[in-house]
Amino acid sequence: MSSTSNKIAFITGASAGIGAACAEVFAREGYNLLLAARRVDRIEELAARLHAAYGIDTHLLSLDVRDADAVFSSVENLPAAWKKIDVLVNNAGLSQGLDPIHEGDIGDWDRMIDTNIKGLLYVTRAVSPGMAARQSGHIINVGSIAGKQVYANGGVYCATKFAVDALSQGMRIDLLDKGIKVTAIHPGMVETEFSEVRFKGDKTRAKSVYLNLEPLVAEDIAEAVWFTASRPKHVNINDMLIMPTAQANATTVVRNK
Ligand code: NDP
Ligand code: 8X3
Repeated sequence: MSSTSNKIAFITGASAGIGAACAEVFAREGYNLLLAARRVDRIEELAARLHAAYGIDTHLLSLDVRDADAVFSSVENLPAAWKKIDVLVNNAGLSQGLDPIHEGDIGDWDRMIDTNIKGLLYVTRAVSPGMAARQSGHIINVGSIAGKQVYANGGVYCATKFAVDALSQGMRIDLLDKGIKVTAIHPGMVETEFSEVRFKGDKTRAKSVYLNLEPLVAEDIAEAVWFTASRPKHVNINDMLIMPTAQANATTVVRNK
């Protein structure tokens, strides 16, 4: 490996938005990167750019986090040099639809629950035993303001992010004597592909979410993730809620006229 730090960060959902921005920041800080996503062409492009810019090494995983077998075999079959994962950023996630509960699409519910809850659990279950054996590691889960407050028509997405909050608290207890830090990062509105994915490619509707206000950008969250990852050994940031200045809570924003 060419990086000087020899530390490894495993970032899920690295092909876009917050995950890609985290990859950039960890690369800047000299980490070698395990990058996972379904869109491999995107992580290939990112890996080449980060190698050229920062001289770090990458190992790419074409991975759907909903596929438990694929998650476990990908981690089990990592080359020896990539097995010692220092930081896991459980970022892969999505929202699908914005519908009242009596009209919700069951396929949407399954995709959100399978990705945001079960996928995060599979990756954590695959990676955490190695960290526990080494008595060292940091798991950073990307939750949401939607994991703190429920909003209309978003009940199922919010439930998945409440689950991320609960799982983060549970992991922190279970992994306390294993030398593993657990952090939950809860962003408010971040302009990424998130809303386009939620509205299934409807770019106009996605854009309207951020109309006349200044949302966060993915880099804002990546810098916060890095802040938590770079604290001294005796310091753990349990929980961080980060909003655009124009957003007070899940449902209250101020827009310029
Ligand atoms: P993007 O849509 O820009 O990125 C989502 C990432 O997740 C992509 O890299 C995508 O990769 C990956 N992903 C989705 N489903 C899967 C899957 N089944 N297997 C593997 N990877 C998957 O959105 P964001 O960057 O905004 O979202 C990142 C995280 O931040 C999510 O957990 C989201 O819930 C959370 N969040 C986002 C907020 C926002 O306002 N944007 C606010 C609060 C939280 P690919 O499609 O290539 O597999
Ligand atoms: C994404 C932010 O407010 O759309 O988690 O749920 S929100």
